Amino acid sequence: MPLRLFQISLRFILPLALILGLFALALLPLADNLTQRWFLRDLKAQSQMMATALSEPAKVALLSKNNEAVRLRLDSAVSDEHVVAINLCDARGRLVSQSSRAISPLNCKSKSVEGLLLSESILEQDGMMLGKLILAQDTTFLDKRSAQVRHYLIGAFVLMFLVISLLNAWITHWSWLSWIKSLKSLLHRETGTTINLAPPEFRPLVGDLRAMLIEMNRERKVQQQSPQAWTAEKLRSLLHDELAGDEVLVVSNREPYIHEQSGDSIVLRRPASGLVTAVEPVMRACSGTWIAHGSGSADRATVDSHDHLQVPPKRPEYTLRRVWLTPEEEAGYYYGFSNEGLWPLCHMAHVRPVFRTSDWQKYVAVNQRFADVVIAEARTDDPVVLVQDYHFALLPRMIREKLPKATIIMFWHIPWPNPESFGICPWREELLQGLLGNTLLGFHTPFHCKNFLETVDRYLETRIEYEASTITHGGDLTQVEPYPISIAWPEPDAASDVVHAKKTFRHELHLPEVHCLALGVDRLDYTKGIVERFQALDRLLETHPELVGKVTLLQIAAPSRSSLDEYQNLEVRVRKLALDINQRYENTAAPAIILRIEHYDGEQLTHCYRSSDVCLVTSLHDGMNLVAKEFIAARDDELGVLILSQFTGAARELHEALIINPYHIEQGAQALYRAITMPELEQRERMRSMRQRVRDFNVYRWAGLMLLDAARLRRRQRVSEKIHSHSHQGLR
Ligand code: ADQ
Repeated sequence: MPLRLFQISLRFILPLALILGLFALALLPLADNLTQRWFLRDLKAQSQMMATALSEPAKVALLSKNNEAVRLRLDSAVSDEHVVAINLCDARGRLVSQSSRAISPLNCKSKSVEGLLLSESILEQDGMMLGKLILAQDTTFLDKRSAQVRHYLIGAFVLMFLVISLLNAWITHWSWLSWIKSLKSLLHRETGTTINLAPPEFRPLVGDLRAMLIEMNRERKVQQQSPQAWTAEKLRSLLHDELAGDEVLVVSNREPYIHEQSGDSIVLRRPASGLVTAVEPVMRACSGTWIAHGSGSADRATVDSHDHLQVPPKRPEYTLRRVWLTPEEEAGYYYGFSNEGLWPLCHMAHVRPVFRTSDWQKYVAVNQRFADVVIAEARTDDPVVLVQDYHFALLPRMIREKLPKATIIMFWHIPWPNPESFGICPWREELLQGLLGNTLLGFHTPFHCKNFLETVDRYLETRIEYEASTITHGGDLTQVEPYPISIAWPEPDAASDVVHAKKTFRHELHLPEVHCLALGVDRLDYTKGIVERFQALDRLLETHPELVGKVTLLQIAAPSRSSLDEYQNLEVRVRKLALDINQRYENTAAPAIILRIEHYDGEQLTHCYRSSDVCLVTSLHDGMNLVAKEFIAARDDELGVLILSQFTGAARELHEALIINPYHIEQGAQALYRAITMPELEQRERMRSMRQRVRDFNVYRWAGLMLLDAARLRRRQRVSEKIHSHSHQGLR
């Protein structure tokens, strides 16, 4: 039974267990009391009967003083299982006769003896009292009986619980299966070309139902595949088991290590890139070759004669192969087509994409250059090639043409728009054909996958299996799947103390020791909603003047694509807005905004994350957003509040963040106020849950699931190649 069903059943079973448990708790003392009363009543009735039977011989004995005869009668009565002793007393309360199993504390005056039920029966003749019979019955068996009744009752409840649970699980499972079956048959009818029998009222729902089925399939697959935590070690052993001896090549535009000339010396720089953050740990785990554009001013000076460099420089784990581009190529392929065309096309941030034929030509040429490098670097005819991002949409098809047996996996790090939006690209068919050279194409979310399938459906002649999420085009099969990207979970830093970090950081920023610090960390990009973030702070200070001088937003923005007009304009706008707000809320204690347009290294960023009270991620559209996850990972004190835009992929995972619509400035201001005033208990609860999620769904899982799927497709391809070659030999 699928895990999900088990969870659904659990939601029923746990309350049922609780109700039955409570019911049993209430019922047990009642049942106990009732059975005791029943048994006592029986004992009393029994003693009554016995007294009646013994009364005649007892009277005779009292009148005749013949004790021997009556003693025999008393002994025979005591042979009954519960009557343990009988005393016959005269009217003066003297013992006349006694059963031979006498009980020492029992005499004619006894009113109660522990463990015995005493019943007196007065013996009379003609209205005159002759004496009395005292019957003693054993009551210790009553406790045993009640224990037995209790056990039977508990057993009955457990049995009832099991039967109801099993019945419920079976009914849930059965209804689930028949529901899925009827949904599938409905969708098949809908996609059938000759007949279309789906009832008309269902047709508008078909797309949603199909997406839901695909999502459910995926969830089940993920739950089956990754029950334990993913680590670098696990990824390495997976690569070893599943892709044994296979060569892994990564292609991306941005390189993980940049060498820059600084005066007479060369400095090493790590780029501010979510892609690099995510792919680097994977490369370290699998020791392959990373092919990327050598963009640093000292990059040429640091490679060998094959343009190779072993990285990380301090402890090499894999090879970096640099590819050189001319300034014209970089302007057309990178700044032009990729960042003025595809970037705004895929992000709905209301910046118009610009498409120029000259840029497109450079894009094609550079993609071809990288394809040639991949082919030259490949030592086998079937390497595993991991292509990163929108700079290389044409690369998969180009590699496929030369290395048809290669397993090509591409991850698209930014959103995929709907078919209408994508349709405005003059080279949409070429881009889609290029992407369908992939064996596996990954996006952050199921929604982006759905958009991609629908775009292909709209613009190319292909066969699409929506439920399996595959596209067949010109004999090639491309699997399209969501793989939410993440970060590597950091090692705990025992030496670092958050309280101390907070103090020193405020000191470094010339802020009061007790001061609320909100943080923004982004590339300086118009999709990140930096302007909207500042406006939300502005609104907060306007509506809560008591916070002026008590709250500061530290915005760290890494310069990015700064040769493009759009980015230059953004920088001017961001600087001006920060200045305006600071002037408006001028305060001697602290400024409203501290703006740092600079690149920070990893350690500095962690220091910022740990020292802040609030982290603001207000992207207008973002594939995932790793800053949100980095902030959470840094907070081992389990404090701090994350404000997260609903338009990020991360919002689909981090439900305990304060989710906002960044376009709604009041909502942003309210979220900020809520974050600033949130009690520590609530912060901890939210943070703990998000930390668990990010720790489990880390970057190794992202890569691992993608590589597992690739290995499965690779096996399938090898089997079909064998069958193909056997059938050819058979024909000959
Ligand atoms: P980006 O748009 O670059 O990534 P994001 O995911 O937030 O966005 O990653 C940014 C990375 O750069 C983070 O690792 C962050 O630490 C770093 N960074 C940001 N500002 C910095 C600064 N001032 N100095 C140094 N480092 C800085 C693209 C997509 C995202 C997707 C990632 C990964 O746009 O949606 O999450 O790829 O797939």
